[in-house]
Amino acid sequence: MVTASSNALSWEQLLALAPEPAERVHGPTNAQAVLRLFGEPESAVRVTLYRDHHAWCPYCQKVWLWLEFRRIPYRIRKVTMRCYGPKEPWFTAKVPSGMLPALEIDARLITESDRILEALEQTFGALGAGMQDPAVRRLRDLERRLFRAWCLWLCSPGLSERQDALARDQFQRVAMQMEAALADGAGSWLDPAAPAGEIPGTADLVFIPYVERMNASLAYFKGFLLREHHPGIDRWLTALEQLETYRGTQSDAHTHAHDLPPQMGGCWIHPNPLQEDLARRIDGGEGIAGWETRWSQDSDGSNPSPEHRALERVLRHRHTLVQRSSLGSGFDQPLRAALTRMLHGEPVQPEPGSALALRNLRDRISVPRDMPLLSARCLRQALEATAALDGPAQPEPLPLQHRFDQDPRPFLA
Ligand SMILES: N[C@@H](CCC(=O)N[C@@H](CS)C(=O)NCC(=O)O)C(=O)O
Repeated sequence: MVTASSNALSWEQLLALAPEPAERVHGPTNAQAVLRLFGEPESAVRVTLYRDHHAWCPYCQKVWLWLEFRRIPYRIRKVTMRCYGPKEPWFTAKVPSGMLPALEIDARLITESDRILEALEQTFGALGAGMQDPAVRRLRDLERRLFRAWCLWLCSPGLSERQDALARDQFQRVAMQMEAALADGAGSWLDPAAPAGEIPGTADLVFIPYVERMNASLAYFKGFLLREHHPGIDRWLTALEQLETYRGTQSDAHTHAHDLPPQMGGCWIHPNPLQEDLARRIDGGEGIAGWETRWSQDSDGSNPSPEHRALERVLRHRHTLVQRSSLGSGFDQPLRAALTRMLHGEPVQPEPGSALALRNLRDRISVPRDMPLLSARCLRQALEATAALDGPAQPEPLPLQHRFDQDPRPFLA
């Protein structure tokens, strides 16, 4: 039964249900922090990381993961990547190429993610075997080979059926080498000297950003389930997903499927029934069923729930979200209707003509910039289910050459 539109919770009621924001400075890894201390005083900070507002840049994720797993106090300054909006002049004055990541240790500027990791190791000691360890060097080469095989398959336009199959075989051959390396690694990890306990080493961190992007993009564009075809990689990702530190940096299939094309100069679809089904699910907010993440908050039992974390994140920006919607203040009730549905599980009728605006927001939730993966899934599904009560209107497809629709500036005030 559809509840009358007046039954959407008020902002006051929603605010009363929202949890406290997560503790950003000393608490779990999160994309919103601008200072990370891990229990130390601010005077301990020697490092500044320059990384993207979207928390999406894969090379930044590698360095970000290193600082978080190694628990080195650091400051974060966020910069816009060109495909989302104009680059901040203060950053190009410092790094003329505008490339991210960049990092300062005691005010010494370093660019290039591998050089950054080497400098961090020299200053603070390695995480597992060092970057120059012969086994890690071999693994780093393997990562680049996997990256190139993925690019060839995903980013070559106009592949014939046969060429697509060849590119897939080539990719799978290298993916099997990664599985073999995992079988030789320390416990769950690739790094032969991963620190004792459940923490991955630098060699693992080098693989994480692009394997995460491969898993998402190959499902969306090719209908290929990386984790199903490569159980060794699935086990490795599953081990990572048990770690709060990794989850704090983890993006999702929707974000990757729509952020990769402008970054990679195009990602090409190989149409087949599974590809169409997966793309539809990902766009609708369902994700890749069990193949996107093995982690579910239900089994963890932790608080707040993904729905409540999504609520807290939306409330923070609710004025801007309503103001920037094509409906202006007319988006107030539909947004509350979707949030009410997300929390209570009951459909709430949005005001007529709101489907487009609700789906526009569904398409623009960025993970982990805005909220964690499971929260985004709940919110996208609630936005979609609420939009469906109004009608089938779909927004324009997301742009492929840029994502200026994701310009962070309106949300920075
Ligand atoms: N080789 C560099 C590559 C870094 C890189 O490609 N960064 C991209 C983002 S993923 C960038 O900053 N591009 C400029 C921009 O998008 O504004 C490294 O390892 O640090």
